[in-house]
Amino acid sequence: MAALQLPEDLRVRVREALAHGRLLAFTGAGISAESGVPTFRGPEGLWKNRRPEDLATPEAFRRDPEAVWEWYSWRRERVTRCRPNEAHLALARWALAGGLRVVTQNVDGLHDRALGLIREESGGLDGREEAPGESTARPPLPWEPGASLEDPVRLHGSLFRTRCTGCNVEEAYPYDEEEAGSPPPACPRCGALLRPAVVWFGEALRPSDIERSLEWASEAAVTLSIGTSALVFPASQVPLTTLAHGGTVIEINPTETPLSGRADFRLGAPAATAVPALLGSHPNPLPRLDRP
Ligand code: BJW
Ligand code: ZN
Repeated sequence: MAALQLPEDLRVRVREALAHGRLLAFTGAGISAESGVPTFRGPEGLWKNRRPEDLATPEAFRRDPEAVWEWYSWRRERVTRCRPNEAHLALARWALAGGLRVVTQNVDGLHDRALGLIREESGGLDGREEAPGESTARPPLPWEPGASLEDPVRLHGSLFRTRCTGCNVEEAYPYDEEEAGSPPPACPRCGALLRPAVVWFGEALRPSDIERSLEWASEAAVTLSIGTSALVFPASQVPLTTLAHGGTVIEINPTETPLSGRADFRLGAPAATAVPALLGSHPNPLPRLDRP
Protein backbone atom coordinates (compact mmCIF):
# COMPACT_ATOMS: atom_id res chain seq x y z
CA MET A 1 0.00 0.00 0.00
CA ALA A 2 1.18 3.54 -0.69
CA ALA A 3 2.26 5.45 2.42
CA LEU A 4 -0.72 6.10 4.66
CA GLN A 5 -1.89 9.69 4.89
CA LEU A 6 -1.31 9.78 8.64
CA PRO A 7 -0.01 12.87 10.45
CA GLU A 8 3.48 12.33 11.85
CA ASP A 9 2.40 12.90 15.47
CA LEU A 10 -0.17 10.07 15.19
CA ARG A 11 2.44 7.80 13.63
CA VAL A 12 4.69 8.51 16.63
CA ARG A 13 1.80 7.84 19.04
CA VAL A 14 1.15 4.44 17.40
CA ARG A 15 4.87 3.53 17.54
CA GLU A 16 5.12 4.52 21.20
CA ALA A 17 1.92 2.70 22.14
CA LEU A 18 3.29 -0.48 20.51
CA ALA A 19 6.65 -0.08 22.26
CA HIS A 20 4.90 0.11 25.64
CA GLY A 21 2.17 -2.51 25.07
CA ARG A 22 -0.50 0.17 25.22
CA LEU A 23 -2.20 -0.31 21.89
CA LEU A 24 -5.65 -1.88 21.79
CA ALA A 25 -7.21 -3.30 18.64
CA PHE A 26 -11.02 -3.37 18.81
CA THR A 27 -12.34 -5.37 15.88
CA GLY A 28 -15.61 -6.14 14.12
CA ALA A 29 -16.86 -8.12 11.13
CA GLY A 30 -15.14 -5.80 8.61
CA ILE A 31 -11.69 -7.10 9.57
CA SER A 32 -12.72 -10.53 8.25
CA ALA A 33 -14.49 -9.23 5.11
CA GLU A 34 -11.38 -9.65 2.94
CA SER A 35 -11.07 -13.23 4.23
CA GLY A 36 -14.50 -13.88 2.71
CA VAL A 37 -16.63 -13.71 5.88
CA PRO A 38 -19.82 -11.69 5.28
CA THR A 39 -20.42 -8.67 7.53
CA PHE A 40 -23.74 -8.33 9.40
CA ARG A 41 -25.20 -5.11 8.15
CA GLY A 42 -25.72 -4.23 4.51
CA PRO A 43 -26.73 -6.40 1.54
CA GLU A 44 -23.81 -8.82 2.10
CA GLY A 45 -25.21 -9.74 5.50
CA LEU A 46 -28.45 -11.24 4.20
CA TRP A 47 -29.05 -14.99 4.49
CA LYS A 48 -32.02 -16.50 2.62
CA ASN A 49 -33.47 -12.96 2.60
CA ARG A 50 -33.45 -12.83 6.39
CA ARG A 51 -31.57 -10.20 8.35
CA PRO A 52 -29.01 -11.30 10.97
CA GLU A 53 -30.80 -9.05 13.47
CA ASP A 54 -33.86 -11.31 13.12
CA LEU A 55 -31.88 -14.53 13.61
CA ALA A 56 -29.41 -13.56 16.35
CA THR A 57 -31.99 -13.46 19.14
CA PRO A 58 -33.14 -15.89 21.85
CA GLU A 59 -36.74 -15.41 20.60
CA ALA A 60 -35.77 -16.56 17.09
CA PHE A 61 -34.15 -19.71 18.53
CA ARG A 62 -37.20 -20.45 20.68
CA ARG A 63 -39.51 -19.92 17.69
CA ASP A 64 -37.51 -21.75 15.06
CA PRO A 65 -34.42 -23.53 16.42
CA GLU A 66 -33.89 -25.44 13.14
CA ALA A 67 -33.61 -22.25 11.03
CA VAL A 68 -31.28 -20.53 13.50
CA TRP A 69 -29.11 -23.65 13.84
CA GLU A 70 -28.98 -24.00 10.05
CA TRP A 71 -27.72 -20.38 9.76
CA TYR A 72 -24.96 -21.10 12.28
CA SER A 73 -24.04 -24.40 10.53
CA TRP A 74 -23.76 -22.49 7.24
CA ARG A 75 -21.54 -19.85 8.89
CA ARG A 76 -19.33 -22.48 10.58
CA GLU A 77 -18.84 -24.16 7.23
CA ARG A 78 -18.09 -20.89 5.44
CA VAL A 79 -15.67 -19.56 8.08
CA THR A 80 -13.80 -22.87 8.21
CA ARG A 81 -12.97 -22.39 4.51
CA CYS A 82 -11.66 -18.81 5.13
CA ARG A 83 -8.13 -17.89 6.14
CA PRO A 84 -6.89 -15.07 8.38
CA ASN A 85 -5.87 -12.07 6.25
CA GLU A 86 -2.99 -9.60 6.55
CA ALA A 87 -4.83 -7.55 9.18
CA HIS A 88 -5.35 -10.56 11.51
CA LEU A 89 -1.73 -11.61 10.92
CA ALA A 90 -0.25 -8.14 11.63
CA LEU A 91 -2.25 -7.92 14.88
CA ALA A 92 -1.17 -11.44 15.87
CA ARG A 93 2.52 -10.60 15.30
CA TRP A 94 2.34 -7.53 17.49
CA ALA A 95 0.22 -9.29 20.11
CA LEU A 96 2.87 -12.02 20.39
CA ALA A 97 5.54 -9.33 20.69
CA GLY A 98 3.58 -7.83 23.61
CA GLY A 99 2.82 -4.60 21.73
CA LEU A 100 -0.96 -4.82 21.68
CA ARG A 101 -4.09 -6.56 22.90
CA VAL A 102 -7.18 -7.50 20.94
CA VAL A 103 -10.84 -7.18 21.89
CA THR A 104 -13.07 -8.65 19.19
CA GLN A 105 -16.80 -8.74 18.59
CA ASN A 106 -16.23 -11.50 16.05
CA VAL A 107 -17.19 -15.11 16.61
CA ASP A 108 -15.24 -16.43 13.59
CA GLY A 109 -12.03 -17.51 15.39
CA LEU A 110 -9.77 -15.84 12.79
CA HIS A 111 -7.73 -13.91 15.38
CA ASP A 112 -7.00 -17.22 17.17
CA ARG A 113 -6.04 -18.93 13.91
CA ALA A 114 -3.74 -16.01 13.01
CA LEU A 115 -1.99 -16.43 16.38
CA GLY A 116 -1.53 -20.13 15.61
CA LEU A 117 -0.01 -19.34 12.20
CA ILE A 118 2.43 -16.74 13.59
CA ARG A 119 3.49 -19.04 16.42
CA GLU A 120 4.18 -21.69 13.81
CA GLU A 121 6.09 -19.19 11.63
CA SER A 122 8.24 -18.14 14.58
CA GLY A 123 8.74 -21.78 15.67
CA GLY A 124 7.28 -21.14 19.09
CA LEU A 125 4.87 -22.69 21.56
CA ASP A 126 2.44 -25.14 19.98
CA GLY A 127 3.90 -24.72 16.49
CA ARG A 128 0.69 -25.50 14.61
CA GLU A 129 -2.53 -23.90 13.57
CA GLU A 130 -5.42 -25.29 15.55
CA ALA A 131 -8.55 -25.83 13.50
CA PRO A 132 -11.47 -23.71 14.72
CA GLY A 133 -13.04 -25.32 17.74
CA GLU A 134 -10.59 -28.20 17.65
CA SER A 135 -9.63 -28.01 21.30
CA THR A 136 -12.09 -29.78 23.56
CA ALA A 137 -11.20 -27.96 26.77
CA ARG A 138 -12.55 -24.46 27.37
CA PRO A 139 -9.67 -22.15 26.44
CA PRO A 140 -8.56 -20.13 29.47
CA LEU A 141 -9.77 -16.55 29.44
CA PRO A 142 -6.99 -14.02 28.81
CA TRP A 143 -6.55 -13.22 32.50
CA GLU A 144 -6.78 -16.79 33.82
CA PRO A 145 -3.79 -19.02 34.66
CA GLY A 146 -2.56 -20.76 31.52
CA ALA A 147 -3.79 -18.03 29.21
CA SER A 148 -1.57 -15.54 27.51
CA LEU A 149 -2.16 -11.83 27.08
CA GLU A 150 -1.98 -12.25 23.33
CA ASP A 151 -5.31 -14.13 23.32
CA PRO A 152 -8.23 -11.92 22.28
CA VAL A 153 -11.23 -11.14 24.46
CA ARG A 154 -14.17 -12.54 22.45
CA LEU A 155 -17.01 -10.27 23.54
CA HIS A 156 -19.75 -12.07 21.58
CA GLY A 157 -18.59 -15.68 22.02
CA SER A 158 -17.60 -18.25 19.42
CA LEU A 159 -19.19 -20.06 16.47
CA PHE A 160 -17.28 -23.16 17.50
CA ARG A 161 -18.74 -23.60 20.96
CA THR A 162 -22.21 -24.59 22.22
CA ARG A 163 -24.10 -23.96 25.43
CA CYS A 164 -26.89 -26.19 26.71
CA THR A 165 -30.29 -24.47 27.00
CA GLY A 166 -31.03 -26.81 29.96
CA CYS A 167 -27.95 -27.33 32.13
CA ASN A 168 -25.95 -24.36 30.73
CA VAL A 169 -22.75 -26.38 30.18
CA GLU A 170 -20.55 -24.76 27.53
CA GLU A 171 -18.15 -26.79 25.41
CA ALA A 172 -16.23 -26.89 22.15
CA TYR A 173 -18.18 -27.75 19.00
CA PRO A 174 -15.65 -28.36 16.22
CA TYR A 175 -16.88 -28.04 12.65
CA ASP A 176 -17.95 -31.33 11.09
CA GLU A 177 -18.85 -31.67 7.39
CA GLU A 178 -21.53 -34.20 8.31
CA GLU A 179 -23.46 -31.57 10.26
CA ALA A 180 -24.88 -29.80 7.17
CA GLY A 181 -28.68 -29.85 7.27
CA SER A 182 -28.93 -31.61 10.63
CA PRO A 183 -31.16 -30.25 13.42
CA PRO A 184 -29.73 -28.68 16.59
CA PRO A 185 -28.16 -31.45 18.67
CA ALA A 186 -29.39 -32.49 22.11
CA CYS A 187 -27.29 -32.23 25.25
CA PRO A 188 -25.74 -35.62 26.17
CA ARG A 189 -26.21 -34.74 29.87
CA CYS A 190 -29.79 -33.46 30.14
CA GLY A 191 -31.35 -33.88 26.68
CA ALA A 192 -32.17 -30.18 26.17
CA LEU A 193 -31.24 -28.41 22.91
CA LEU A 194 -27.71 -27.12 22.46
CA ARG A 195 -27.42 -23.56 21.15
CA PRO A 196 -24.42 -21.66 19.76
CA ALA A 197 -22.34 -20.12 22.59
CA VAL A 198 -22.71 -16.61 21.24
CA VAL A 199 -24.27 -13.45 22.67
CA TRP A 200 -27.59 -12.63 21.06
CA PHE A 201 -29.48 -9.31 21.20
CA GLY A 202 -30.96 -8.70 24.63
CA GLU A 203 -28.51 -11.09 26.31
CA ALA A 204 -25.84 -10.01 28.75
CA LEU A 205 -22.18 -10.32 27.83
CA ARG A 206 -19.99 -12.30 30.23
CA PRO A 207 -19.30 -9.62 32.89
CA SER A 208 -15.58 -10.46 33.11
CA ASP A 209 -15.23 -10.02 29.31
CA ILE A 210 -16.72 -6.54 29.20
CA GLU A 211 -14.97 -5.48 32.43
CA ARG A 212 -11.58 -6.58 31.12
CA SER A 213 -12.21 -4.91 27.73
CA LEU A 214 -13.11 -1.59 29.32
CA GLU A 215 -10.09 -1.85 31.63
CA TRP A 216 -7.79 -2.40 28.63
CA ALA A 217 -9.54 0.44 26.78
CA SER A 218 -9.00 2.82 29.69
CA GLU A 219 -5.30 1.90 29.82
CA ALA A 220 -4.76 2.20 26.06
CA ALA A 221 -2.71 5.09 24.72
CA VAL A 222 -4.11 4.27 21.26
CA THR A 223 -7.19 2.22 20.33
CA LEU A 224 -7.72 1.16 16.73
CA SER A 225 -11.41 0.59 15.92
CA ILE A 226 -11.21 -1.75 12.94
CA GLY A 227 -14.06 -2.89 10.67
CA THR A 228 -16.97 -2.28 13.00
CA SER A 229 -20.14 -0.27 12.51
CA ALA A 230 -19.70 0.73 16.20
CA LEU A 231 -23.48 0.43 16.66
CA VAL A 232 -23.82 -2.43 19.07
CA PHE A 233 -23.88 -1.76 22.80
CA PRO A 234 -22.01 -2.38 25.14
CA ALA A 235 -19.09 -3.26 22.79
CA SER A 236 -19.38 0.26 21.29
CA GLN A 237 -18.20 1.63 24.67
CA VAL A 238 -14.66 0.26 24.12
CA PRO A 239 -13.27 3.10 21.91
CA LEU A 240 -15.37 5.67 23.81
CA THR A 241 -13.69 4.55 27.05
CA THR A 242 -10.25 5.17 25.55
CA LEU A 243 -11.36 8.68 24.55
CA ALA A 244 -12.80 9.35 28.02
CA HIS A 245 -9.41 8.47 29.54
CA GLY A 246 -7.48 10.80 27.23
CA GLY A 247 -6.27 8.14 24.77
CA THR A 248 -6.28 8.38 20.99
CA VAL A 249 -8.76 6.55 18.77
CA ILE A 250 -8.06 5.77 15.12
CA GLU A 251 -10.90 4.30 13.06
CA ILE A 252 -10.15 1.98 10.13
CA ASN A 253 -13.25 1.53 7.98
CA PRO A 254 -14.07 2.39 4.35
CA THR A 255 -17.49 3.66 5.54
CA GLU A 256 -18.29 6.29 8.17
CA THR A 257 -19.84 5.16 11.46
CA PRO A 258 -21.27 6.89 14.55
CA LEU A 259 -17.70 6.77 15.94
CA SER A 260 -16.20 8.65 12.96
CA GLY A 261 -16.95 12.14 14.27
CA ARG A 262 -15.41 11.36 17.67
CA ALA A 263 -12.30 9.44 16.58
CA ASP A 264 -9.05 11.40 16.42
CA PHE A 265 -8.38 10.05 12.96
CA ARG A 266 -10.10 7.99 10.28
CA LEU A 267 -8.44 5.75 7.75
CA GLY A 268 -11.06 5.15 5.06
CA ALA A 269 -9.32 2.05 3.75
CA PRO A 270 -9.83 -1.73 3.95
CA ALA A 271 -8.35 -3.39 7.02
CA ALA A 272 -6.07 -5.90 5.25
CA THR A 273 -4.03 -3.07 3.74
CA ALA A 274 -4.46 -0.32 6.37
CA VAL A 275 -3.63 -2.35 9.49
CA PRO A 276 -0.22 -3.73 8.36
CA ALA A 277 0.68 -0.32 6.90
CA LEU A 278 -0.22 1.44 10.15
CA LEU A 279 1.52 -0.99 12.51
CA GLY A 280 4.63 -1.22 10.36
CA SER A 281 7.17 -3.98 10.43
CA HIS A 282 8.03 -5.72 13.65
CA PRO A 283 11.36 -6.97 14.91
CA ASN A 284 12.20 -10.55 14.00
CA PRO A 285 12.65 -12.72 16.02
CA LEU A 286 9.87 -11.31 18.12
CA PRO A 287 11.04 -9.87 21.44
CA ARG A 288 8.86 -9.93 24.56
CA LEU A 289 8.37 -6.26 25.23
CA ASP A 290 7.99 -5.16 28.83
CA ARG A 291 4.43 -4.26 29.61
CA PRO A 292 4.01 -1.44 32.10
C1 BJW B 1 -14.68 -2.97 6.56
C2 BJW B 1 -14.30 -3.73 5.50
C3 BJW B 1 -12.95 -3.88 5.32
C4 BJW B 1 -16.39 -3.74 5.48
N1 BJW B 1 -12.10 -3.30 6.16
N2 BJW B 1 -13.82 -2.40 7.39
C5 BJW B 1 -31.13 1.04 21.33
C6 BJW B 1 -30.03 1.86 21.57
C7 BJW B 1 -28.84 1.37 22.14
C8 BJW B 1 -28.73 0.01 22.47
C9 BJW B 1 -29.82 -0.80 22.23
C10 BJW B 1 -30.98 -0.30 21.67
N3 BJW B 1 -31.86 -1.31 21.54
C11 BJW B 1 -31.27 -2.46 21.99
C12 BJW B 1 -30.02 -2.15 22.42
C13 BJW B 1 -29.01 -3.10 22.97
C14 BJW B 1 -28.42 -3.97 21.88
C15 BJW B 1 -27.85 -3.08 20.78
O1 BJW B 1 -26.77 -2.54 20.90
N4 BJW B 1 -28.56 -2.91 19.68
C16 BJW B 1 -28.12 -2.01 18.60
C17 BJW B 1 -28.26 -2.69 17.27
C18 BJW B 1 -28.89 -0.73 18.69
N5 BJW B 1 -27.37 -4.73 22.52
C19 BJW B 1 -27.58 -5.90 23.10
O2 BJW B 1 -28.68 -6.43 23.08
C20 BJW B 1 -26.42 -6.54 23.84
N6 BJW B 1 -26.83 -6.93 25.13
C21 BJW B 1 -27.27 -6.04 26.05
O3 BJW B 1 -27.31 -4.85 25.85
O4 BJW B 1 -27.66 -6.65 27.20
C22 BJW B 1 -28.26 -5.87 28.23
C23 BJW B 1 -28.52 -6.83 29.37
C24 BJW B 1 -27.92 -6.61 30.58
C25 BJW B 1 -28.17 -7.49 31.63
C26 BJW B 1 -29.00 -8.59 31.44
C27 BJW B 1 -29.59 -8.82 30.21
C28 BJW B 1 -29.34 -7.92 29.16
C29 BJW B 1 -25.94 -7.79 23.13
C30 BJW B 1 -25.41 -7.52 21.77
C31 BJW B 1 -25.02 -8.84 21.11
C32 BJW B 1 -24.65 -8.66 19.64
N7 BJW B 1 -24.62 -9.93 19.01
C33 BJW B 1 -24.23 -10.05 17.61
C34 BJW B 1 -24.43 -11.50 17.17
C35 BJW B 1 -23.35 -12.40 17.75
C36 BJW B 1 -23.52 -13.80 17.35
C37 BJW B 1 -23.40 -14.02 15.87
O5 BJW B 1 -22.39 -13.65 15.26
O6 BJW B 1 -24.32 -14.58 15.30
O7 BJW B 1 -22.88 -9.64 17.45
S1 BJW B 1 -25.14 -8.93 16.53
C38 BJW B 1 -23.77 -8.57 15.49
O8 BJW B 1 -23.39 -7.18 15.63
C39 BJW B 1 -22.60 -9.39 16.06
C40 BJW B 1 -21.46 -8.43 15.89
O9 BJW B 1 -20.39 -8.80 16.73
C41 BJW B 1 -22.10 -7.11 16.23
C42 BJW B 1 -21.34 -5.92 15.71
O10 BJW B 1 -21.32 -5.90 14.33
P1 BJW B 1 -20.01 -5.41 13.58
O11 BJW B 1 -18.89 -6.33 13.87
O12 BJW B 1 -19.78 -3.99 13.84
O13 BJW B 1 -20.40 -5.70 12.05
P2 BJW B 1 -21.24 -4.78 11.01
O14 BJW B 1 -21.68 -5.66 9.92
O15 BJW B 1 -22.27 -3.99 11.70
O16 BJW B 1 -20.17 -3.72 10.49
C43 BJW B 1 -19.08 -4.10 9.67
C44 BJW B 1 -18.29 -2.85 9.36
O17 BJW B 1 -17.15 -3.25 8.62
C45 BJW B 1 -19.04 -1.84 8.48
O18 BJW B 1 -18.95 -0.55 9.11
C46 BJW B 1 -18.27 -1.83 7.16
O19 BJW B 1 -18.18 -0.53 6.56
C47 BJW B 1 -16.91 -2.29 7.61
N8 BJW B 1 -16.13 -2.97 6.59
N9 BJW B 1 -15.49 -4.17 4.86
C48 BJW B 1 -12.63 -2.55 7.21
N10 BJW B 1 -12.49 -4.61 4.27
ZN1 ZN C 1 -27.67 -30.01 29.25
